[in-house]
Amino acid sequence: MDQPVSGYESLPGCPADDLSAASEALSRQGFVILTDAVPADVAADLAERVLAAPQRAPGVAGYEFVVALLNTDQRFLQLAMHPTVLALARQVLAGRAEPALNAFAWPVEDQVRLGTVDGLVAHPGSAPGAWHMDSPMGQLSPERPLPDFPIIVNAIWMLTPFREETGATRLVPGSQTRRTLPPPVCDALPDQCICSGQPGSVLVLPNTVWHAAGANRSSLPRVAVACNYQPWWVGRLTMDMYPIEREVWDRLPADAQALTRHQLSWDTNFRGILADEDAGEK
Ligand SMILES: O=C(O)CCC(=O)C(=O)O
Repeated sequence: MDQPVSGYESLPGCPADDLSAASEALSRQGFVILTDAVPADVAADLAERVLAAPQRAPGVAGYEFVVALLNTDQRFLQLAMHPTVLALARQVLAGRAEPALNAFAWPVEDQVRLGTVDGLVAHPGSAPGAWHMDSPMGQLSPERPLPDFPIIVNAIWMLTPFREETGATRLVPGSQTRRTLPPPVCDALPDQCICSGQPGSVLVLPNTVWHAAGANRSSLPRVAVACNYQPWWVGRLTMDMYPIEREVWDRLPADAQALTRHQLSWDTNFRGILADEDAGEK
């Protein structure tokens, strides 16, 4: 695999079935793009299901979060439970997922948990997203050095073509060592790269990496699904993480139940600015 290129270039990918190459690339670069992680026809089908899912929350102009996808359709589990992505999440969170030697034994199947599984839709004409690090980095004091270890791993699944003109995710290689928040802007940063990829690819990035959605200048929606993973000691980071419903959870396979059991105790009263298309709200 090549070194990542800087400027406005695309980043190299790594075959999704080669865990050791993916693991090496993630350690070296701070993130990795896995290619062909699900077949193109599966990606196309899931993209349609994201676009049809009812619960949405607005982002920047022309951008929507389609929240709590597992409550709508359990087919999204094949993304959230992808073996290479799960293995990489465990690798990144390792050392923070196991209890200390002299601590009580936390069950191994509950050391890494699934947070949100949300759709990310950049509609044609969408504005560029704001540069950020995923929670909780943005909630920590900007006057202190940020932790140098990841607390969240985000897997951004590309379900439609990701290119500069379709609004592909942008990131800054090397930002994971800066221990500062990115500037609060949406515009291009001089050292940004474009995470291009075919439908079925997935970008795996810890929450130490600066990133932002691109602007969609094409005529079709750019559709992604973000799956977040966290160690067992991290709770509900923001109230707009919507929990899995009990009756959905009851029907999940045991390994998916283990990843999501903690969500059953989350308060469901908070609805924020969520709009339910079926209810005709906006
Ligand atoms: O939609 C995108 O390209 C970016 C998504 C993002 O920033 C995130 O999931 O944290």
